[in-house]
Amino acid sequence: MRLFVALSLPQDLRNRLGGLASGLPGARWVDPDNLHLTLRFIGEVDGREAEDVDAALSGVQGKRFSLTLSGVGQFGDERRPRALWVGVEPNEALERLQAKIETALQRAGLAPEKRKFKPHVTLARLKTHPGERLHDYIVQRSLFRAEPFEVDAFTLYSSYLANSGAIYSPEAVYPLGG
Ligand code: 3AM
Repeated sequence: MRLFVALSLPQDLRNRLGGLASGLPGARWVDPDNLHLTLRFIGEVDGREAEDVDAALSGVQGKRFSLTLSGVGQFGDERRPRALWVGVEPNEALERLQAKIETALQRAGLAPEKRKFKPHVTLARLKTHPGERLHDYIVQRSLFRAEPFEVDAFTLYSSYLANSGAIYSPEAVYPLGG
């Protein structure tokens, strides 16, 4: 199975983000049900490795915290933009949690993640360059700021690629303390 660790987002926040999903021809918008904030991509594992991952994540102790999504940006360069995302206001608690998860997964035998953690919620994938409208889209939404929400758990998701697109299923939820 293909796994990743992420924060799930409250329904009202996902609805709000769903409101950003228009005005850009050629964008493949993420289904609001699938919107999440990835903490660590794990990839393909067998049943035994999945158990080790679950045990490692169960041992992560963290405190709940508040998080605010704000700003809109792109991954990829000017010539080849790949994805559109909503950003996160600087958040030390989020960075700490992500670092704990990374450490726990490495102890469980996973290879270290080489890419720097850039917290974001992917809104759309761009298969073709949307042209000048991409710049306008980002500028017009640059002041986007959602209501803060309480992060009281993190989730291990499996990802299954169906004909209709990716299906993400929560496999385990790990609560954070008070
Ligand atoms: O959270 P987002 O949607 O930005 O792009 C994949 C998705 O990111 C990313 O993991 C998240 C859950 O699927 N992903 C997919 N393959 C990856 C890889 N090989 C990857 N991240 C890092 N390395």
